[in-house]
Amino acid sequence: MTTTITITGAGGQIGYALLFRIAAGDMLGADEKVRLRLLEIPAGLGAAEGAALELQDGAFSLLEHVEVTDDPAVAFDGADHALLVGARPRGPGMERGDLLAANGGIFGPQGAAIAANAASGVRITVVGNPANTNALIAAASAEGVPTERFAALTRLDENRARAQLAQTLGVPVGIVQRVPIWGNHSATQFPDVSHATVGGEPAADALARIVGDVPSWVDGTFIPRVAKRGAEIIAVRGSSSVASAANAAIEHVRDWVHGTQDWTSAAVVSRGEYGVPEGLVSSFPVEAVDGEWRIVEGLEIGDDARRRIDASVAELIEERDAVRGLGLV
Ligand code: NAX
Repeated sequence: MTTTITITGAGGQIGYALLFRIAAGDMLGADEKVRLRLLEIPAGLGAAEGAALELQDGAFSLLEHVEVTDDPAVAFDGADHALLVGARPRGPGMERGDLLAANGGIFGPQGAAIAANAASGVRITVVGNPANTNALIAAASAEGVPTERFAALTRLDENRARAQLAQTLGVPVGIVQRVPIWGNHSATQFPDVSHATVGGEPAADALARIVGDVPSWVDGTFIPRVAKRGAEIIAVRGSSSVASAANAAIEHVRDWVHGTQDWTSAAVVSRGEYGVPEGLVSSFPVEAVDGEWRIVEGLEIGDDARRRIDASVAELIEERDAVRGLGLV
């Protein structure tokens, strides 16, 4: 069987970092043949076509076909997975309302094109920012596609959080688990170490031995470092996160399809879990079971965590109200 994957913004930076890894089988597995459909705007078609030529030259045995188009109906035709990467960045002098409206003009029509053309089991991962609210808009425009098939990427934030914790504890990142991201993929996000485990044991004691006062390390060092990591990458590298973002998107889809070993993070449509208003696309600790994201329920939420989750959710509510005001949801 061949899986059809649509990548929007495929001529951009993250697109370029994604395509070759998908073709190599990193996302769906070494046995799964893939068909790629690359969607771009006219200005990006050349870059996407160039990437398609290079995909050909990669001679990937799993890659059956590549199509480049600027027509969403063609791009989403038969899509089993849609990675919505292309988005409108904030330009000079652009207010938040302008940004949301510009992205509404992208994600609304793409949601409708997914509903009209994609495979019945399509799963949609939104990467382009503002990712949570873009996912909300796309889901609202995709009549007939269950909202639980939409998710926005917060895996990069989680990977950053796990990596920071591993570095602080001096342990391999692979044994650090349960560091979920709550809320919005933005500076208000809440990376939560309170449930973290290291090699299956609670991380709290090890952390206290190393940093002493854990709450002040979390507030003063850990959370700001994770939340501002994107800016740090830009400052050091001179350009935004690309390969790490593509890697996170690949891990997100792989886990969604093949299941998780332990919790991870994804922004999914709330049904009221943890007091997050129903219908918002918010990041939660999740597991993937039978091809579905399931929010990990019943976790104890301390006062500080509650305050931080509420602050990020308040931002999501503002974004939702703004796009509601524009008639986008
Ligand atoms: P680039 O500007 O390199 O690429 C974006 C591409 O999207 C361009 O080629 C552009 O022509 C295309 N595009 C624009 N509108 C389109 C439309 N309507 N249909 C199809 N294609 C369209 O940006 P890149 O570095 O690849 O980043 C892409 C998006 O990912 C940005 O919105 C960025 O903010 C977001 N990110 C999200 C992350 C996350 O964790 N959720 C992390 C990384 C990244 O910041």
